[in-house]
Amino acid sequence: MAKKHVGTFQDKSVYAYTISNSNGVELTALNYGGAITELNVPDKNGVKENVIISYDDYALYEKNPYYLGVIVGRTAGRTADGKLYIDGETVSLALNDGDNHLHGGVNGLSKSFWNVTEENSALHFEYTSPDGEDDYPGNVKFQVTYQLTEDNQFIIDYHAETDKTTPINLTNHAYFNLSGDMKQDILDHDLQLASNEVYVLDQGSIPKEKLNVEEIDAFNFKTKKKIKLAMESSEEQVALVGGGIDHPFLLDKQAEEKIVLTDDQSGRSIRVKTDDPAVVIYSANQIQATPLLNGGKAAKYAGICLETQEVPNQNESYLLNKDEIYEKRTVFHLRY
Ligand code: FUC
Repeated sequence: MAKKHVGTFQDKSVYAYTISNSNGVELTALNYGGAITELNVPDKNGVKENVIISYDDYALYEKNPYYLGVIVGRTAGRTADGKLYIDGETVSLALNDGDNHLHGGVNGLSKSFWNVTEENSALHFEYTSPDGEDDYPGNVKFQVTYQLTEDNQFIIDYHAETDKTTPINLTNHAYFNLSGDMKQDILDHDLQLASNEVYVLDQGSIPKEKLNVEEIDAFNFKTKKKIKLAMESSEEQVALVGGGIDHPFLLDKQAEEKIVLTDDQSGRSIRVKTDDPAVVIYSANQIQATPLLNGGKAAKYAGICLETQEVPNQNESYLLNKDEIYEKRTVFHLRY
């Protein structure tokens, strides 16, 4: 357990908190956005390296254009025209992605200061979003916990309560790269998804229609497959999102392990369990040479986000009412 002052944003102190387990797995996260900056995991030879991507300069977390490692909400993903409907009334959310609302808006949970409590191998984050923040109704109390277990599970627990009906769809936006310290891109990683259905997107990246993955081979990850096979395909949905994956996959309810990400070279893998019905897989198609990441390198396909969540733009299906509790858990089981 350790706490370090790493900067000042908006006259407030930014701290990096580190927790670990007795195998030496370490997680570091900021009180700003809950941004995970390091997840240090041994490889098959015992060499410990960071398996998520992070900016070289802490100051970049203030704007964080790529949403590296942060808690995303109140609603992850895009809401078309920022519009949703509550009890027959239209709610217009702040637009921060062309005509759409993205990842909770201009402020969002990813750009909020959270109160952090440290406890052995866990960090508890708490933030109360005021009524009207990013144009969402209701004062909402959010609690998120990051926990490392002795058997190398990285567990994220999400909890929210509101005093007015409001949509809630939380995720974490860590980009995994199991090569360690971002030595290579993720094109040679293998991905397996317990998913039979994927949402294709419209020109504005809004989920449009659900297709069986048998109809769209690039997105068929029912058996373990190299990620680059999607990028190499001529599928127009791949081109639409900048040459990669940025799509919601519906997860098989019956499957215990929903997502498996593997890097054979380092011997590392992550096996994911979640209560959420879907995952948005984002292959960092928009990452550019700057800002610098993990020791000075940055490029397209630098990492892969496994954003467990509800399918975006279906706000009316994940409204949280007063006196209800939003509770979700995602487990990333780290192996090496
Ligand atoms: C992902 C994507 C977006 C965006 C952003 C940084 O979740 O869905 O397209 O580029 O994060």
